[in-house]
Amino acid sequence: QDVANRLRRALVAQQFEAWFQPIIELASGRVVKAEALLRWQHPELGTIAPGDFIAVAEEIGLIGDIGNLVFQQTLDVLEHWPTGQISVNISPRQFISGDCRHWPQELLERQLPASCLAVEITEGLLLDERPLVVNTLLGFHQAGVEVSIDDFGTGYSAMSYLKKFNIDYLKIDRSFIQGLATDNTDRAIAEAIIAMAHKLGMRVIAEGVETPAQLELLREAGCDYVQGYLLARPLPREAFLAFLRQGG
Ligand code: G
Ligand code: G
Ligand code: MN
Ligand code: NA
Repeated sequence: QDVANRLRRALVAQQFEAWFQPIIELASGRVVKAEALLRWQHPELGTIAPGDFIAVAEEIGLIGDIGNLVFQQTLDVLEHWPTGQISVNISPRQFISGDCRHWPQELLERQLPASCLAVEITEGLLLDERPLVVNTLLGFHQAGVEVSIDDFGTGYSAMSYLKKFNIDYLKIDRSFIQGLATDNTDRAIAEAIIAMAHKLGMRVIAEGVETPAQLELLREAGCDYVQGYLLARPLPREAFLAFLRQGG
């Protein structure tokens, strides 16, 4: 049958899981954050990455439910790790549907500090001037939920939005990290993003760090946080909690 029906059945069968990828603070070497990443545990096909089904989930209106499930699983992990912070990806359509605007209230009800949560949005969303979008973003910020720009540098980059919204983190897209040690342009872009972010009072997370050479260059450039296979892969809940207990 078609993908849409399979997704609906997978939701009922509880086959969607949030995995967690550690994010390391360069100054301390400690795991202080993580990113929640959706996975579909298919009984026959194994683990399916979100790139293959998010677009369909959005089209059939299932992204709100799936996103809320990722959020609930994130809350469960935060109850074991209230000193950490987990960032959750929100796709533009999910954001515009308004399904996530109650998240700050839910943190409060679970007695978790709002700063336990960060939301990852893309640059394009910040060009959307509809009241629901603007008010949801302001609501996150006023509650103390932090906001990250994901895939920074690959979107519309109309940087005027940086004046309008309080953005806490820029995540340098992994396409720039890949060539960091071999391509002067990638290196210049990464260094420029870090310098600009710091001047504007934002912090920087480098994504997709895979080699020690990339890590060293990011340290030299003054990057704040790193995430990537060199440090840790996305881990299922139990493996992530075990990783934390071992001191990251
Ligand atoms: O884990 P992977 O590299 O396959 O993720 C691919 C894309 O899916 C990334 O761009 C990521 O932002 C997105 N993604 C991962 N988890 C979620 C989620 O819970 N919700 C939404 N909307 N997107 C997600
Ligand atoms: O678009 P977004 O940044 O949310 O996507 C994050 C995705 O990148 C996740 O699906 C994760 O599995 C993947 N990822 C995380 N670390 C690395 C890495 O070091 N290398 C590569 N190629 N992908 C990574
Ligand atoms: Mn992301
Ligand atoms: Na990204």
